[in-house]
Amino acid sequence: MTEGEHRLITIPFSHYCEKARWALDRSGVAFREEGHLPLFHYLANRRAGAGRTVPVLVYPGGLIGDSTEIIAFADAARPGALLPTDAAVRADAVGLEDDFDRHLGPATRRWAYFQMLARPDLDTYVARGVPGWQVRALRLSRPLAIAFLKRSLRIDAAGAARSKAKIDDTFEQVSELLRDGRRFLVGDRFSVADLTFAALSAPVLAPAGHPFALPPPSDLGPVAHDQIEAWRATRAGRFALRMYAEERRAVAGAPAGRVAR
Ligand SMILES: N[C@@H](CCC(=O)N[C@@H](CS)C(=O)NCC(=O)O)C(=O)O
Repeated sequence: MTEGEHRLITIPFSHYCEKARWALDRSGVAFREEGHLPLFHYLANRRAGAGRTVPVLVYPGGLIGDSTEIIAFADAARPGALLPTDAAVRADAVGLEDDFDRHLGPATRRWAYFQMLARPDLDTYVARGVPGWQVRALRLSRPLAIAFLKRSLRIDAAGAARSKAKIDDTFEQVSELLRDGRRFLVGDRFSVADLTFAALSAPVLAPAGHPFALPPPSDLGPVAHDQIEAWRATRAGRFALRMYAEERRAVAGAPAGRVAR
């Protein structure tokens, strides 16, 4: 790593990784992304001295292994870009972030994995942005990765149904917040709350503008297709899609953005 370079270890399609990536992009922190397939990311994490999960940001002064802390790091580079400067607004924004991290994130991940795991034909979506040798190894590693994911994330029909209910619940709460016509979840500008809701909803909305395209609903079975369209049509769903259209794309090509992906 050259001096001053920041490296983001990811599973590219992971929504917590997208949360960190979007924050770094938004704050103009240049970084090189190092993507891995699930399981292979352990090797990279271990080499970097990090724990089990991604995203991990490795920077010249140390490393950060949590998306919420990466957001704080990114905001420090451009104060106010993500964390509102007003203390009360900031507390509301961080409170929503925490709630989405705990409830929405695990639910959208479980629901989307449940749709994808039985579909090796969709592997191209998970194989983007990772080394070729890992993709070639996927034929062999897939059963192991699936068994591991199913066990560790309890991915089964009952789990997917519980997750759907949780997603419905969060979407209803967010729709309720937006009912008064506000353009952002808290305050009068884009914040960590909007970013986290949009990024963690991405697995069940497949928004245009996501840097690693997720399977379009038309590629999934009719039940999943109809469910995604239903979530997209809610006030909360339309809001998340707008965040991608207006706030993600606007900064994706900004000169201060990432070095390479
Ligand atoms: N609290 C963490 C959660 C990140 C997380 O759950 N990452 C998943 C990928 S979506 C992961 O690395 N899972 C591997 C494992 O738990 O062993 C954060 O916000 O960064």
